[in-house]
Amino acid sequence: MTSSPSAPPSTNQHLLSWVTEMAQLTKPDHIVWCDGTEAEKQRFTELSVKEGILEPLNAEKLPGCFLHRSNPNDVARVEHLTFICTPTKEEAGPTNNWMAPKDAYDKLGKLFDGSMKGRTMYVIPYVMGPLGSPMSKVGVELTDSVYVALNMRIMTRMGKAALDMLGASNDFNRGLHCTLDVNPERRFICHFPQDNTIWSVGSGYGGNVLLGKKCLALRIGSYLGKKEGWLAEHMLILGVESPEGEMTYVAAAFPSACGKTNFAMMIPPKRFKGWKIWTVGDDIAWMRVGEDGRLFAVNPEFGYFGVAPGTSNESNPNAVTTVSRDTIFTNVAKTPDGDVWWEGKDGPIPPELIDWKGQPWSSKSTEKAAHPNSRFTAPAQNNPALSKFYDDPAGVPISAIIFGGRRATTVPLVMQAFNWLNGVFFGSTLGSETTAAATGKVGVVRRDPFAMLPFCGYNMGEYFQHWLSMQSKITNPPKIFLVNWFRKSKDGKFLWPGFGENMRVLKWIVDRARLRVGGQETLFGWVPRAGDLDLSGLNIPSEQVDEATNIDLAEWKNELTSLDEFFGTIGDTMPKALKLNRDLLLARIEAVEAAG
Ligand code: OXD
Ligand code: MN
Repeated sequence: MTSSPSAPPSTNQHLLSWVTEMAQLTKPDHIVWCDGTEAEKQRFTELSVKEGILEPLNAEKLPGCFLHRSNPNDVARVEHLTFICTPTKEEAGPTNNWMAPKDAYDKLGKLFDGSMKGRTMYVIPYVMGPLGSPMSKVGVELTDSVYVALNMRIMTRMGKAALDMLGASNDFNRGLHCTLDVNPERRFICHFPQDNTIWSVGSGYGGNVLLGKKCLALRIGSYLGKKEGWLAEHMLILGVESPEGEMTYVAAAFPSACGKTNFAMMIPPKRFKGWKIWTVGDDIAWMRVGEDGRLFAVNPEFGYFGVAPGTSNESNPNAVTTVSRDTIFTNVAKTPDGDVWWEGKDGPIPPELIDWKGQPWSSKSTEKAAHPNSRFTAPAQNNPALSKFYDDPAGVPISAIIFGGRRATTVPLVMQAFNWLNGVFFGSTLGSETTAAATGKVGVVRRDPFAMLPFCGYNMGEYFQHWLSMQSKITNPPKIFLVNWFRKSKDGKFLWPGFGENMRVLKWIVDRARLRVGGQETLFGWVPRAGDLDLSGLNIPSEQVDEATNIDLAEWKNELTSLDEFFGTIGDTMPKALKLNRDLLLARIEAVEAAG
């Protein structure tokens, strides 16, 4: 092993001895400490192009943009290979895969042993959250992948700034990643919450290897949040500005691939002249209670790792602008003139393309040209709607929390919880209904509580309890809402147009949070009364909106039965308060039924 020509740019003994220990294990030929400079980016990019890891794109159409094609067996997060390695299985809980820490260190240690021979180890110090914020955390990722280094540079505050923030402290997340031979048999993503450590092998896919994102900001983050009294959530953060300049911040949790990025970058429809949405974050929120008892949120990330297919000027014009420069595209298709393409992109389908696997593709082909989970990694600063407070160390005060699932039935377009307990109940019930095509059974709900099922780093029942316990700390709490853009009519058509039109729902939410609009009380929460939602200029019959906001007691009875089963799977840690809330709702329905 040889070290880089210059000495490590840190004198932090904890860091230095850990890097040495990991280098002794993985035995790289070279160690490169990343400084986060432009010159370094240039060097890494040139190297990546030389080694065929990145392909340059049309520099006029897409300045500073590159294409990466992953191994076709490595295109998504691998939930079945993702482990929470706590001393006991109970700590990981029934919704996580578990491995004993010693077994995991032994098993992965064997895979890491000598894994970087002939390769370079990149040392990537990074900060999740605004520099200097008490809410932020430092991590260091060691990786043999220059693609990871370039992506981390976009997704985090990386390099010297992170070392400066760390100083001589031992409080940093220790991340180790090696791509190995990208063999699914030798692929594991292991989290050691008690050690603040992540070991990832055998994958090059973002969610598995950009360790600041899902691994640190959510799985380890949620564990730290429980321990330290804050919340690490799978939530976008946005600011709603009224024509008068009034600003209201909202955090919203939706399961993966339910349009968080679109919602966070939304452009209000014409009817909402003067209204503006500002993006603080599109995927993750870290929230702490401020001195005034409000909840303050920061986005720990510095860029967007978004799903490309479906991104267009219709669905998300701000994302189209965001990815027009300095972006790394992964597994999208390429046009003959070096532009990118994916299903659902603007304009006609090009007759000929190079598909995501690098093969010629024609419009007659039955295969997708871009992988359905193809991605863009783009800097936050590219977003025309970026909030000027996205980097504020204090975070932004949250007035409303929104939970949303993908439900064809039952869940109304929008409903406000009566109180914190009801709101936590909403969060615990989130889920998506499967379609006949996917499972053979219509209406089967896959629960994804708080959109955190794949990302909660400890026992889900304790996570629910942590949310309940936060109530006593948040003396000035945000209002909590449940939304569902995906409700369908009996004949299977979406009842609500979604996208920018969601502004109409968001406006009601803002007005409710500011106590200035009415609502109709139902058994489960408040819904908008006829006339509360601004529907002007929206070309859909009002009965359709009534159907979208309707509460159907028979559907809710089924829902509560399904919830009973789900809560049962959580076991002993399931908070009684949530179970009782469910029982109470059932009793209320039965009382209504009995009354005839
Ligand atoms: C996800 C993502 O899978 O954000 O949720 O990539
Ligand atoms: Mn996500």
